[in-house]
Amino acid sequence: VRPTLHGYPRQGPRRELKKATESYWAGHLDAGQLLETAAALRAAAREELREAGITEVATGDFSLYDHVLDTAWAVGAVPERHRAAAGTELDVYFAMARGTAQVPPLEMTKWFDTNYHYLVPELGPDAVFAPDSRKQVTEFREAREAGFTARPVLLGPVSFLLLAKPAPGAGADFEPLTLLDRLLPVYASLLADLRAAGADWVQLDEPVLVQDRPRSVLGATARAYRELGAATDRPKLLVASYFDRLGDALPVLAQSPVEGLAMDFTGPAAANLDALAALGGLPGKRLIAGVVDGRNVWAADLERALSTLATLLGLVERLDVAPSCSLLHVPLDVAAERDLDPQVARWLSFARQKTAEVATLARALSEGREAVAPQLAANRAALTARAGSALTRDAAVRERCAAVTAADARRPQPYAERTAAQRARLGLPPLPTTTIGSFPQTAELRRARAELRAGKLTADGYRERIAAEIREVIAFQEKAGLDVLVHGEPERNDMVQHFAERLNGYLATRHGWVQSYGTRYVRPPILAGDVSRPAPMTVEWTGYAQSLTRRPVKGMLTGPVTMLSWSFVRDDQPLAETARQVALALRDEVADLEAAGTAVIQVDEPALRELLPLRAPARPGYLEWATEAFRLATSGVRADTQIHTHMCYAEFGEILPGIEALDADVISLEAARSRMAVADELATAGYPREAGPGVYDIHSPRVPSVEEVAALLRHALRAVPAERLWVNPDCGLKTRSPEEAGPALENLVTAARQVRSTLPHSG
Ligand code: THG
Ligand code: ZN
Repeated sequence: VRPTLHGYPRQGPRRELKKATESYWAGHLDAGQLLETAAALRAAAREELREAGITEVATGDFSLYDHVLDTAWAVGAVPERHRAAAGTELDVYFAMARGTAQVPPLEMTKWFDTNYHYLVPELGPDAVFAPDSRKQVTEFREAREAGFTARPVLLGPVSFLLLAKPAPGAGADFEPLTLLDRLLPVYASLLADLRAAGADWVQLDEPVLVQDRPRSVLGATARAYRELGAATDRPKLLVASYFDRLGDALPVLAQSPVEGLAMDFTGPAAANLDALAALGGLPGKRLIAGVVDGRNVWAADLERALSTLATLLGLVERLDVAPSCSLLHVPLDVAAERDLDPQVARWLSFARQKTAEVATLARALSEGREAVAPQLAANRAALTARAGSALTRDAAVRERCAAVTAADARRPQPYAERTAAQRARLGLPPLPTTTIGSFPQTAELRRARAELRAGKLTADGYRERIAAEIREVIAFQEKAGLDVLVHGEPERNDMVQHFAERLNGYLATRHGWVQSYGTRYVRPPILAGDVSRPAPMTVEWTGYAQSLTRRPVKGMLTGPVTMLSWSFVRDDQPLAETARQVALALRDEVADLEAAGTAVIQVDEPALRELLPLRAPARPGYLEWATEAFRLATSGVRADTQIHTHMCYAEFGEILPGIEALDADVISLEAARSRMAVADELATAGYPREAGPGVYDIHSPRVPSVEEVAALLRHALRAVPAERLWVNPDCGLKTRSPEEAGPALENLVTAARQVRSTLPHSG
């Protein structure tokens, strides 16, 4: 039994890869220097693994931007517009990732239910594939020359096609999976190159197999691996899946000629164990068992993992131990967190610690438990300490949660009554204008934050900068003529981090960076214990902003599901329970805002769709507790307090019933990029309340013209009646410059006024 990994964080201990890549883009590093930095980071990561006792490593998991993009490159799926856009290969690669001044990049979307985003390959019926194994072969050789058994890892052909989208002009109903027969010879060629370089095993990741997909996908999978298996000059094949159970795909893979599987046995994928036993195991095959959760930050229960492994030993020909998935999804090292209470730090496990965990498990199996007795004892002590800690359990929070009734999660008045009361209180014109919450985070603001951290600015000095920024934002909105104002959130960097810092039960990290996409990283807070709110979080700045204007200023909060989705969550109680605790803390904040005179309170849930379970049977239960948590946070208000919510990242179709179940008075949605498809969907679904499908695409630096915004508004008016339509950008303005956001908002207000004047009873 050997320990191995599916992938390791790419960025380096101080995000050296981010810095090098961004320097290359800025022209401060040349391509050679960037590639040298990348190779040095891979070498350093390998040395860490060697020290931890790992002798077999995945290769090819490293990426300058994204591994799905690398796969597209390896099979030659490079769109013509990108090929033509740049000179060097490296610049074509980055053109696919980021676009250029002339051409848009590939679209980006979430990698399953993680917080990683991949680039979506574009494929049309006339796609021509061509293999390019150079990156894979180079990284394989590098690891082998360093003395490792190297196992190249590639995204498998079925997942590659199913994660792709129709190329522009291909027709929205084109199915990339129909290209399978054309793609397989290219994979066969990549495999042959890796075999020729000396690879004994190659791993093909097929995570789509854990999703509910049409049966035809199982047929395609069987065909793909029959054909790849039939090649004579090939390495042994290992098909990997993670994030959930294989379900019906398990027998398909078991019967295929592939020599090994990697499977997840953590969380919802624990069901794989019984399924494997029921199938009679995988005779003659190798299994890499993912028994350490690769995407959460908690120390594994090593005893439990050992008992899973003991069962598996009898079911397969050869057993190895790994985290459930690539460690890309967790921060690098708990030991870097010097500010963390050491008692709490030992409950945690980041990439380096998870690597040690799989090494310990493998040793326990091959050399006997005695060989790792100290590690097992320390693990048991840490788990016991965590379970019994006052930090994880707060009696008052538990009592309050247990006392929640259905009525607490329901607005007492029906929508019709609420909307009438709100209309009377707010006195807004038809097609009211507003923004989503954040205003451009200027360089001065970022500098002020850095100076505060460095001790060069006092807390009072920092507060004065924030206050000045709010004055400016309010003055701008009044002048531009917006109807419902915001304070602009200058005091917040990452909104989840901002609230996590103000709630009990959350831990913050200093170096716990995790790749979100490309060179962008987040530092998700860790939900470690019962959640409560020691003091009001937003009332002061919202109140300050309101004191500067007679127009309503929105209170801005982040909803319970997003507070969970963008954090590492505790694994010792159901998510629903944690969501309810966060909801109650937010409910108190909503009450305090209302008491302070705030008439409009927005509770954003951009991540509502993100936690949607991968397997369909679990979805209704999820939507039930997720929407209840939102209502619990927002239902304690009077009829004339207007509750708004906001969502982005498209693909609302699947959760439209959930959106309705939030019972928010007003919802703003991302829509500008999909040309108001969202508005049409809302109309089709008979959405009964007020809505603001975004009419300004804030993801683009372009300033939309008055005419453009007006056209989108007229389109929206065909779907949403005028008395229920709001006018707003499609997301916060944090990432835009003031030079872009200012004119864009002025145009938005002008367009709203124009369209307003054409309404039957305007004014
Ligand atoms: N917060 C958290 N998770 C998220 C988002 C968030 N997940 C989904 C989505 N938003 C991801 N989007 C981004 C957008 C920008 C950046 C990261 C993720 C980004 N990061 C800075 C960087 O890498 O340079 C660092 C930001 C910082 O200093 O905190 O630009 O909003 N939790
Ligand atoms: Zn948004």
